[in-house]
Amino acid sequence: MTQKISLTRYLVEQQRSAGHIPAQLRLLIEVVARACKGISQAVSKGALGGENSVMGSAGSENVQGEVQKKLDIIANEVLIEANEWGGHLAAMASEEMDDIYVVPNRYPQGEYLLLFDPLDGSSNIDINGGIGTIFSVLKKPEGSTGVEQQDFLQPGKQQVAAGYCIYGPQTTLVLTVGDGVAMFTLDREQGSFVLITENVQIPEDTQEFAINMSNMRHWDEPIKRYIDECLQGKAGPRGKDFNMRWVAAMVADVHRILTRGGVFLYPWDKREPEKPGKLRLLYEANPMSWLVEQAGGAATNTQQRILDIQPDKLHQRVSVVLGSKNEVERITSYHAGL
Ligand code: AFP
Repeated sequence: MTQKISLTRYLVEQQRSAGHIPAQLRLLIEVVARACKGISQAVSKGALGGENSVMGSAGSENVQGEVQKKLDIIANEVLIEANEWGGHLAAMASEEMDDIYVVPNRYPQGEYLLLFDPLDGSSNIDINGGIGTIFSVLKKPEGSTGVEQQDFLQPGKQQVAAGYCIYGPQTTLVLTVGDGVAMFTLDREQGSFVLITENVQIPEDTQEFAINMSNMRHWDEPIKRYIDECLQGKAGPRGKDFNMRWVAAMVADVHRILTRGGVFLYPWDKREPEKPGKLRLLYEANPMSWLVEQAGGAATNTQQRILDIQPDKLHQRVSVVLGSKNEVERITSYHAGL
């Protein structure tokens, strides 16, 4: 029987062989994984809690102006409480919090910054659809005493770790520290994440696209052209038929792309022209883009590589096209008028 390799053993062996994972970063990743186990438990209870059910709205709005679900807040609190005392972090930033959360003085401060969307795909909670936690890790800039919001405004290529945990039929943690992408499924009997695959590779070509088609009338011309050509199928300029998926949870759409290829698009559209897109750069697009690139895919905002974007606001949004390399390059070329 092949030996099960736990997340802990994987990280220790990565540190031993590649020196990629300093002890404090290893601790950070294991603490985040443990928090995701707790979130998975909370998610799996659904409406079982009766009047304490985790389903439904919390009756509040987040900085994005979106109605918060109870689980959004629960997941946020689980991540804060799991990480604040360990001494590995200086501060945290979350989709659910207006400003950064600086580690309280009663705890030692570390050199890492943790960013997260604690529960991505909240609109799927009440329908038992795919949801997940997305996280990104940066290092606090050298020489900065204390920590402030400005320290988080680093391009995605500065990340030292990134990943997500998807709460689906399996609870699976997907991680990169810059040496490829590995996947770990939660073995509930052992209570630990077990390595299921590493060196994930996204096929360079695909016949599957993911976009919210209801926004078609609002898209820019290059996106309309790309999707229209896909829809023309074999008889059209692409010479092949395409399939479409849209889970409305980036974590689930990206997991499918890492698993079997595809291209995901959430482009700028005319509904709110002042916004570059719907998805947030720092804790959604950056971690997902690094994972996709580490698996041989590509990720752009249709003009430039997402990981090169210099952020100027903590919750800034971005247009996202990511996945199978040749499709992303085609879509980007259409935006260049080619
Ligand atoms: P929620 O967390 O508010 O459900 O948003 C999820 C998300 O940010 C991303 O995960 C999805 O890909 C995208 O929004 C879905 O957006 P639409 O509901 O407009 O399709």
